[in-house]
Amino acid sequence: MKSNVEELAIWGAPPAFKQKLHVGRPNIGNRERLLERIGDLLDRRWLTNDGPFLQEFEKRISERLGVKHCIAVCNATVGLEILAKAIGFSGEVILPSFTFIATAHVLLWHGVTPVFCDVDPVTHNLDPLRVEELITERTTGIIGVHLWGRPCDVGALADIAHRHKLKLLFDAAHAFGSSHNGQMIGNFGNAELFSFHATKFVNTFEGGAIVTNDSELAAKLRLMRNFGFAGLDTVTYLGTNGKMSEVSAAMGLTSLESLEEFVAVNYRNYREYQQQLADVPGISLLTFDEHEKCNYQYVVLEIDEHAIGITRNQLDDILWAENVLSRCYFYPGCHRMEPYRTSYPQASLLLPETERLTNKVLCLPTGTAVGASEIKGICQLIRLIACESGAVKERMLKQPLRHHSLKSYFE
Ligand code: T4K
Repeated sequence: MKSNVEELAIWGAPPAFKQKLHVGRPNIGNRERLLERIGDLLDRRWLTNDGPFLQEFEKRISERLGVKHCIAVCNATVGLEILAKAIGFSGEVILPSFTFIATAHVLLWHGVTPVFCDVDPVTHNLDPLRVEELITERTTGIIGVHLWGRPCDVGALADIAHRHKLKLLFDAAHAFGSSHNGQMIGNFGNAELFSFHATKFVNTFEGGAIVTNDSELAAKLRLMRNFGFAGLDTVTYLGTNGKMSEVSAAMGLTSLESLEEFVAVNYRNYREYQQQLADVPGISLLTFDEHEKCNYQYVVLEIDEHAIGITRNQLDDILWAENVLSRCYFYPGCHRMEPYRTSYPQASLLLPETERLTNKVLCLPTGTAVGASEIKGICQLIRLIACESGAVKERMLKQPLRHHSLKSYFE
C-alpha cells in the first residue's frame, strides 16, 4: 500500500498492481457449458444464418424483457445502421454528443445529419427541453442513449416524438437488464438496441440485438439483417449482412445463464467503491435508482478538479501508471471528434453540460475480473492522490504529466 506521493509509479516507482486492471474485462460464464455448445454447433455444422442457438438466444431475450421481437445482430453498430435504415431516418436526427462515437457515425454513414443535443448534468442523458429546441422541418427522429444503463427520460422524449411526428429510438448499448418504472428497457420508443460486445456485462464476443414491439418493423429488420432475402432466391428489401453467428449466440446463451451472478458481482463492486470513496474530497460516484433493475456495469466517477486540486486527466494518468486502466468515457464528446469537429466547429457553444462532463467523468474497473482487494487498492490510491493533491501538484511542477489518448493496453 502506498502512503506517500513520492511512491507513485508515475514518478518511476513500481506500480501498485502487477496485472493491469481493465474497465471492460469480459465476464466469462460457465466455460464447460460454452465448450459443450461449441461442440454441438461444430457437430451440427451449422455455423450461422438463423441457426438454432441464434433462435434460442432471441427467444430468451424476448422472454426476459417481455418484448415481442428480438433480432440479434453481429454488433450494435451494424444493428443501429439497419434500424436507422428500416425506420426511415433522413434529414436530421437529434442525439447526444455525450455517447460512444458509433451512435453518431451510424447516422452520417447513412447520409443523415446528426444534430448534437446537450445532456442533463445529473442524469447524463438527453435533456428533453434542449431536444425540443433543436427540432426543425428536416428532423425525422431522436436517438436517446441510456448512458451507463440509466434510463433516459423516456416519457418526455416519447411525448416530444409524438407531438412532432418523429421516430424515437433508444441506443440501449449499456442498458441490458435495466428497467424504467418497473418495465424492462427494450420496450420503449419504436425500437431499442443492445450491445453484447466483449466489454459488456453480457457478451457474445461481438454482437447486439434490436428489440421492438412493432411486428411490421421487426419483419423488415429480419429481412434487412440478411441481405433482404425473403426466400432462397427472393430479395424484397435493400439489406446487409448483420447476422449473428452461432458461436456468438452460444456465448450469449451461456452469458445469459450467469446474468444474475454478473449483476450481483457488479453491485458488490459498486457498493465497495461507494464505501471506500465516500469521504474522498472532490470525488463523487454516480448513483443508480435502487428501486429499478440495474446492471451496474459501469462505475462512474465525477471529478471536481477544483476540490481535488488536479484535473481528471492527471488523475487518469496517475492511475494508468499504477496499472489501473481507467477510462475517460466519452471524452472529448462526439462533436469534438472527426468528421463532426470540422463540420461543426462551434458545436461546443451549444453543449456546455457535455463539455463539462467530458472533462470530469472517469470510469473505473469492475466486473468479475475485479475483486474487493483490488477495489480497496484503487480507492486507497485515489484517496492518497486527493488528500495529498498539494504535494502531487508540487511534484508535477518538476515533472509535468502529459495526457495522451493513445495509451496502449499492451505496453
Ligand atoms: N452505443 C453505445 C452507447 C456504446 O457504448 C457502444 C459501444 C455502441 C453503441 C456500439 O456497440 P458495438 O458496435 O461495439 O456492439 C468499448 C467497446 O468496444 C464498445 O463496444 C463500447 N460501446 C465502448 C463503451 O467501450 P473501447 O474503445 O473503450 O474498447 P477497448 O478495446 O478500449 O476496451 C475497453 C477495455 O476493455 C480495455 O481496458 C481493454 C478491455 N478489454 C477489451 C476487450 C475487447 C479486455 O480486457 N478484453 C477484451 O476482449 O470501446
